[in-house]
Amino acid sequence: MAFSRFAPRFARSISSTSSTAAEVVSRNHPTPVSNPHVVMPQTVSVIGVPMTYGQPLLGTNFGPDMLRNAGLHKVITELGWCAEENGNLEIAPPTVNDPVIDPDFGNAKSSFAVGNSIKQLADIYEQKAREGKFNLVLGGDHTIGAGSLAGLLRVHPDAGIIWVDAHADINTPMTSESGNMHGMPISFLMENLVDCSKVPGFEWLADSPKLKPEQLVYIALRDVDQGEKRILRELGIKAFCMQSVDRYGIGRTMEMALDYLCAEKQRPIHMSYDIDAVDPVDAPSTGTRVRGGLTWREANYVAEAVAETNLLVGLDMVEVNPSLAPGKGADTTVDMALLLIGSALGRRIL
Ligand SMILES: [Mn+2]
Repeated sequence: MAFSRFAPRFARSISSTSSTAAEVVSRNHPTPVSNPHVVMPQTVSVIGVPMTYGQPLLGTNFGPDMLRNAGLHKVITELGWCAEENGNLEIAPPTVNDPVIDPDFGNAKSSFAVGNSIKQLADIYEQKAREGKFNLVLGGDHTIGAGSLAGLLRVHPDAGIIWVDAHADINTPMTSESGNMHGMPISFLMENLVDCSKVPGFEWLADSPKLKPEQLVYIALRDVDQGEKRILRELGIKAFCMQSVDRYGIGRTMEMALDYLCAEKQRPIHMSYDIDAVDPVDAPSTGTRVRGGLTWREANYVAEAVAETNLLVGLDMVEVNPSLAPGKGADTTVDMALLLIGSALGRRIL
């Protein structure tokens, strides 16, 4: 049976089919199922990171407040969690064209601004994880994923990572053709891939705990650069691209992904969810749209399946850029991001 090692959760949902009125009431006002890495009362710590310097477009800085204004805290509390608001982190300004302070490292653009900003995120993520809180990180562009992972690994060095994205985001400053750092965050966290001590703004990451290839799984890839393909192959990183979703369906795909990460041990999981994983039909307002993405249901199912493990300790929701499809497109995208957050926090259809 699927997820047999998560049997307690399934036993609970099966028994609820013959529920009493009291149980129905409690299911309408659910409390989160016990997660061994999140302490009671189970609290979602909301951290806004309005980062734009990892890519060339303005607008990702509006993501965190758009999600809050669309009802984020209501989503969190209606699912039985406490909500703790940390506001938005200050983003360090870039030192554009200052070759002394911000020299180029490979092709990486604005590494000084990106690196120094996400250092703050790493620190607060670490602090909240040590307090046993669930980290909900609102982007901002996907460079912030490096900050989340750095903070996570200080507390849970053996954590599993689910990277849901159209892109692999594992270019190094040397392999990247665009130089946009939102296509690089994972490379800074992988063992032996980038010497962070040489990258302006990222020196603090040099001695940080690093990811082993077997700690990472991708979902929904469909636009991967040549240099990234080589890295994925050489490191043997597990990737379920859209072809896997076509071939096996999203149910079997998620089962394989979660078995890969958690079959041997109940490790904590962090999910980094790039809204561009979703098909542009349902998430048009983002910077690097790629056709052939996850459908509305598949996108939610990914988050639901991860939530069902009861091992999720953190979630990034990134690359929502309301400026790119103002009006209905932005609303559709923000709605989608909010739905995915709810699914990851335990919302169920029944
Ligand atoms: Mn991404």
